[in-house]
Amino acid sequence: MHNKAARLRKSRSPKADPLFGERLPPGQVLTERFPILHEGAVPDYDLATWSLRLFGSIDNPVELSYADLQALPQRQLTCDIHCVTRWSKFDTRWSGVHVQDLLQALDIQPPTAFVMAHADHDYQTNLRLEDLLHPDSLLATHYDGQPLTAQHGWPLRLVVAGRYFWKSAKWLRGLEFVAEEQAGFWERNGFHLHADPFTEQRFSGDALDITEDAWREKDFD
Ligand SMILES: Nc1nc2c(c(=O)[nH]1)N[C@H]1C(S)=C(S)[C@@H](COP(=O)(O)O)O[C@H]1N2
Ligand SMILES: [Mo]
Repeated sequence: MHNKAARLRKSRSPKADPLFGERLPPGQVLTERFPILHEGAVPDYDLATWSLRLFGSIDNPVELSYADLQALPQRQLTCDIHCVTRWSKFDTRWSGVHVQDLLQALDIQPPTAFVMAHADHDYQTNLRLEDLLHPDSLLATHYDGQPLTAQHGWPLRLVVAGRYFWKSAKWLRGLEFVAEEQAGFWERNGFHLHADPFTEQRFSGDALDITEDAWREKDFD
């Protein structure tokens, strides 16, 4: 069992910073840097064989190549990101494919309200379809005008609007349309199913006194 949730619960919440008003969620600290956080090793791929699968409760499962994604409309997104370990970063710039465009191009109308995102290595996170379809969510291939770095999820990662950043799976390999909400990796390991930073949905259960600054000791770009 992971002890990350238990450690985070014990740390104290920083004071709200009035400088950032409503924009910085409670208990978060702003950073200019870009921390790198994940479980396991950074995967490497051959783009020629890499694929993204759409499956689950849809009539025809599909496997998309990287070229398939490049052929779709390329969208830009600027958004704030909030990690449950308490760092937030404003105005991150992404580009890539919007799930709505992808579903439309494939003529898929998902019959379910939930999606399980599948990523390497053996990482999953549960999402509501409406969050994935939010205008500020993206299947991102680029960050700040450059292809994603391997550590930040190359070749494809999710950016999910309005959720703690663990929902933004790096090294995304599949979207599974599911009728019932099931917990993903962190959601099975003490973290909240829905992960709204503004209401501090950090942990499963009810304790809200958290935080650590472990991310300060991690890698940054
Ligand atoms: N595949 C995968 N995606 C992942 C993770 C992971 O362990 N594996 N960690 C998540 C967590 S906890 C965070 S905070 C963000 C960090 O993204 P970054 O390293 O680009 O800052 O990735 C998320 N996506
Ligand atoms: Mo995280």
